[in-house]
Amino acid sequence: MNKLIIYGDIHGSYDELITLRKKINPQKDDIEVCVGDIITRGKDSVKTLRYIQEHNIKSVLGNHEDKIIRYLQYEKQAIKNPITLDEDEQNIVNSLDLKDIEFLMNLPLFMKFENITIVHGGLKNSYDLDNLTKNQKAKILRMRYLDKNQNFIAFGKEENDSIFWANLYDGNQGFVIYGHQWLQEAKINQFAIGIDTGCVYGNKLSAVIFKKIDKKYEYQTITSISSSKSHTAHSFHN
Ligand SMILES: [Mn+2]
Repeated sequence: MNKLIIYGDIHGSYDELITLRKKINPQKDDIEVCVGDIITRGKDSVKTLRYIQEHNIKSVLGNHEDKIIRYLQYEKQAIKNPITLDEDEQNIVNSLDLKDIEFLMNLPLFMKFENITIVHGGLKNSYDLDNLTKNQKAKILRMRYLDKNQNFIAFGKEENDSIFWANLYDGNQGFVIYGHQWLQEAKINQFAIGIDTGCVYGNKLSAVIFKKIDKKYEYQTITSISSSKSHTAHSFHN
């Protein structure tokens, strides 16, 4: 069959991942990938991280994994750590074993499967994924809105004329599957699908499924599982 199954931000929502995976029923020759933000905010971050490793599920780097990695790298230096962790992040760091850390450190910024490109946040039409600057690498993890000149807008600084990156994306780096910005429903554009449906905020966990036909992945469906958490405020957390 050879399906490509891509999960939205899981954020430690272990129970929902298990239920969603049961519903999808991946086969041996299917590829499963997460859009990043496997950990933090939910109740079972490390359990989820271990499950993903044990079941050979791949992932790109999310901004939340990136923060933990940067914290750990600073810890090795003889300076005061400039990164402050919250209680949840500190608990995660305390529970990570060497294998977990190695897994996190090796998460790629993007993954490509034929015509499909997976990133955590987003990208601009001018980006070349094979030749990114340090600044662009940081932006790919966090991109949401752009201003009218297509400049990156930081979280919380959006204006009325801000444009969501995927609405401007022309497909030159492949059909992009991303997370980071959660929405009630998956966001489907001409050249991109946003698959973070805010499970950890009480909405649902979603996956997009592609089927391989003649060396190309063709869109099949989006499958979701309701969050086991009660419905909370519809704020736009990243
Ligand atoms: Mn997220």
